[in-house]
Amino acid sequence: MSKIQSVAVLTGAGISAESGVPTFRGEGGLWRSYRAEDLATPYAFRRDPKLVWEWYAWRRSLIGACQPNAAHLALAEMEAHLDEFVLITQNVDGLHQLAGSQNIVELHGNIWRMRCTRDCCPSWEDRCDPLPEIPPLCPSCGALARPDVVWFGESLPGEALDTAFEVCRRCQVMLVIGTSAVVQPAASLPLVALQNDAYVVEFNPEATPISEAVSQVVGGSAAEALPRWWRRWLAGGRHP
Ligand code: BJW
Repeated sequence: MSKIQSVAVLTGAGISAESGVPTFRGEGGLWRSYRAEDLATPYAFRRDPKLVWEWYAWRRSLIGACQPNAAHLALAEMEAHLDEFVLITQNVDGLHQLAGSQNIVELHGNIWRMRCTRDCCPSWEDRCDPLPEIPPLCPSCGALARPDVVWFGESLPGEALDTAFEVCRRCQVMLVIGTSAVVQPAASLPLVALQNDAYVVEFNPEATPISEAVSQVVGGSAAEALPRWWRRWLAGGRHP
């Protein structure tokens, strides 16, 4: 096994594409059919909570039928082999948890959690599909509930963000998988790792704004490319 023990991973929607979860940008992406301004901002939710919840209910139903793919499973296996392994995800689908990953930092929340718009209580897990009522209400105070996800213009959860930057400052290897690397502040994380001399590998079938800067680009789908890369690392004792 390699001497490299400290690995950070940043995942985006592309890692779940082959599980059947739509990405946001590019062909077949959600933002090709829906306007983010109408569905993924606090303003949109205030204007029409029912519309926003109907969209989330549809996505919950779609995601609920999906299973982790070989890329999610490879990351769970990697974690079991390494001393220090942190999986930072922008995804809200919960597929990393289903695959068995443990040390997960969720930057954009989780679609299977809700929270009270009055913040009267901690967020709670809700896996109902279909939802019994739209929009759902807070079980404690009866105010409107909202998905516990991060919309445009909202701050990311402070502790998760601090942890993510810290992990990227000290990792030796960073894997950046299936993200268009355009949404801030997540898109800055690989650059922080590079500034701190980490070896950064991007897995993506398309070029992104960070492709020229990273140490290695691995094309193709994550479900094929990542397990292959990981098997080579295991066999060779060093990162390929
Ligand atoms: C495969 C594959 C396969 C396909 N295998 N790969 C101007 C400049 C800079 C910043 C800003 C700006 N104006 C506003 C901002 C800030 C804004 C931002 O970054 N906007 C940019 C879009 C311009 N950011 C925010 O608002 C964030 N908050 C914040 O910054 O607070 C402070 C602040 C506020 C306001 C102004 C300034 C500062 C919050 C961002 C929240 C993002 N939320 C969403 C929705 C989450 C909830 C939900 O799911 O409903 O998060 S949007 C969406 O994008 C989602 C994703 O997590 C995120 C990133 O997308 P991701 O994962 O990269 O997916 P895609 O689809 O973009 O890419 C998929 C990739 O996979 C592609 O590259 C494919 O090639 C690849 N792929 N198949 C491997 N099989």
